[in-house]
Amino acid sequence: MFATVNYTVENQIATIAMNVPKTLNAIHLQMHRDLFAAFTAANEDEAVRCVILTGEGRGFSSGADLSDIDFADRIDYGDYLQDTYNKLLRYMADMRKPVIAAIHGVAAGAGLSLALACDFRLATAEARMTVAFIKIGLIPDAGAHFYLPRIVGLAKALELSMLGSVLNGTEAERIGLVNRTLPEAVFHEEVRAFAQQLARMPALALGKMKEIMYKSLESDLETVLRWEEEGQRLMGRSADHEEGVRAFLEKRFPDFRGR
Ligand code: T3D
Repeated sequence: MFATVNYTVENQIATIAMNVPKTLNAIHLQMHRDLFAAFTAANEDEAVRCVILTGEGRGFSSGADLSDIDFADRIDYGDYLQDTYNKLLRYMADMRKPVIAAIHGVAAGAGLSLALACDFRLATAEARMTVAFIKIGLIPDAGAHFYLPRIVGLAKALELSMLGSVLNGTEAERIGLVNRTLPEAVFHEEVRAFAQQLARMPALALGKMKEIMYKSLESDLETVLRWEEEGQRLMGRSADHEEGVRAFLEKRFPDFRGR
């Protein structure tokens, strides 16, 4: 469907797999276009309840495609970010569906930034994660300054960014950079099982929760309490709330419809 991204939908789960294995899924202009189109497709498809972002081959993503850089004809990186990563990052932040980064192999530079912008990170113990930018004289981008300190705390965010050190999945789990590590042999099956669990949850509530949780990072208690009042007012009228309560009282599994 896309030149550099495989996009599939199965059992309410959309999988977006970066697909340039030769460079460990280095991100170039075409991949930016394809990623944006794939995320749009997943977001606009009402049947999709959960999204997995991953990479084909032996890596998640090695970050920006360094072979694309032409120092004889330098582009303005600020403008480039605006047109590419930042467009996608804003779109992902506005999505009301849970997004899982499935990280096997390497996630470096902007590849790791994309994973940080997902709601969950699942990795193999052998995965390698590095902020990497400092190794080529750049600052982190694609939202890493926002997400990294919020996920691992300021001290670790500065350490990982300034040293450009490489963490494996186990170390990343220890500092909260990934939610959990999964055995390599069953990685993709376990990621799908996790996604399936999310896909069965009340989608309206997940979307509202995501919206408030992210907005709360830049707000105050009074404002968040008001968002919760408004949000719960909506959830209280939803069919999923009714189904959840009925299922509890009838001692059966709920069948949530996302309404
Ligand atoms: O454009 C802008 O606005 C600037 C923004 C920049 C954002 C960024 O993401 S900066 C950070 C960019 N990424 C990196 O600096 C990482 C570079 N890659 C590496 O350090 C290593 O390749 C890895 C640690 C990721 C993996 O190492 P390893 O030993 O497993 O694999 P390898 O042999 O190094 O890589 C395999 C192939 O992929 C190799 O090609 P070859 O020799 O087989 O033909 C390698 O050149 C290629 N490759 C890996 N990373 C990139 C890449 N090609 C282009 N761009 C890459 N980022």
